[in-house]
Amino acid sequence: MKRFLMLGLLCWAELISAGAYAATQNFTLYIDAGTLTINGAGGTVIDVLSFSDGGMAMTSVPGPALSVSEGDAVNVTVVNRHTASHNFVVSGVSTDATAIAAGASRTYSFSAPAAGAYVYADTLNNNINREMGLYGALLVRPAGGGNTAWTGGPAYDFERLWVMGEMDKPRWNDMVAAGGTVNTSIYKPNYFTMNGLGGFDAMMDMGVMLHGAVGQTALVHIVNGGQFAHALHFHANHFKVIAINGVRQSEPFQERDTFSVPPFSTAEVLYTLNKPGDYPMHVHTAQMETANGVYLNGAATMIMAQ
Ligand SMILES: [Cu+2]
Repeated sequence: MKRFLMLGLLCWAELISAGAYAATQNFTLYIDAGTLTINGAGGTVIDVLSFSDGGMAMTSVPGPALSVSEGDAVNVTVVNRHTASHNFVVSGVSTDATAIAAGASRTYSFSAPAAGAYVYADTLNNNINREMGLYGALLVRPAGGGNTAWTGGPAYDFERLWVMGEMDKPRWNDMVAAGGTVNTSIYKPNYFTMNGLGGFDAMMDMGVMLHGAVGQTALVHIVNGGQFAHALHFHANHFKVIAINGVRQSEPFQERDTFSVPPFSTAEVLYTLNKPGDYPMHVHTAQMETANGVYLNGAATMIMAQ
C-alpha cells in the first residue's frame, strides 16, 4: 500500500513538472440575430446570425475564438436566443450535434484534441446557418505551453488567427432576414471577410496584419468558416504548411506561396518576415478580393516588416 502511494506521488510530481495537468474549460456562447457592417466602398450592412460571448456587442462574426490546452475537458454552453433551432459542432472534434430549440440552451462537452486550429459552426439547415455567420475557431495550445506550434514543434515569434468567410447577401442573408426560403443550389457570395472585416479594414487592423521585425516568424492559424475554398497568397516570401485540420504535417514542410484551405477546414502556416517593406496577402481569386465588386475590400490584408 505504501509503495503504491509512493508511486502515485512520483507520477503526480512528473505531471506537474511537465505542465500536463488537464483543466476544465467552460465557455458560454449566445446565438442572436444581428448585423455585420462592411466599411468602405462596396461595403454594406448584412443581416447575420452569430455566436457571441454575450457582451455589449450581441453580434460577433466570426464567433469568439475558444482557447484551450491539449487534453482539457471543454464545456461549451450555447444559449439559443434566436427563433429557430441551432447547434454547435467542432469539425472533427466534437460528436454531439443535438439541436437546441429556440429559447433553450445546451452544454456540448468534448476533450481538447492535439494542439492546433479547429473550426466550429452550427451545422444545421443545409449550411444556411453557417453562411449566416455561425462559425468560429477553437485554438488548442500545447500542454507544455511556450511559443511552439506543438510540444517540440516549430517555434514562432507571434501568431495571428485569420477566420475566413464569405456571404451571398442578396440570395442568402437578405432572404433569411425576410423570412423566405433560400435556394441553396445557387450560392454566389459577394462579400469576403477576414475576422469579419472587409479588406479596407483588415489591411489596417493590427490584429490581422502580419506586422513585425525582419527575421520574425508568424504562426498563422487559418480557419475557413465559408463554403468556398480560400486560397491564401502571401507576397514577399514563401511559407511552410505545418498543419491541416489540426493534423501535423511531416518535415520537410511543403513551402508554398499560395495554399488553398477547403471549406469548413483549417490550416496553419509559418511565415517569416524576410525583408523590410509592405506587401499584400490576399485570397487568390479575383472575385474574393472584392466587396460587392469593389477591389481589395474583400479577403485581403498586409504584411509589414521593419
Ligand atoms: Cu498578389
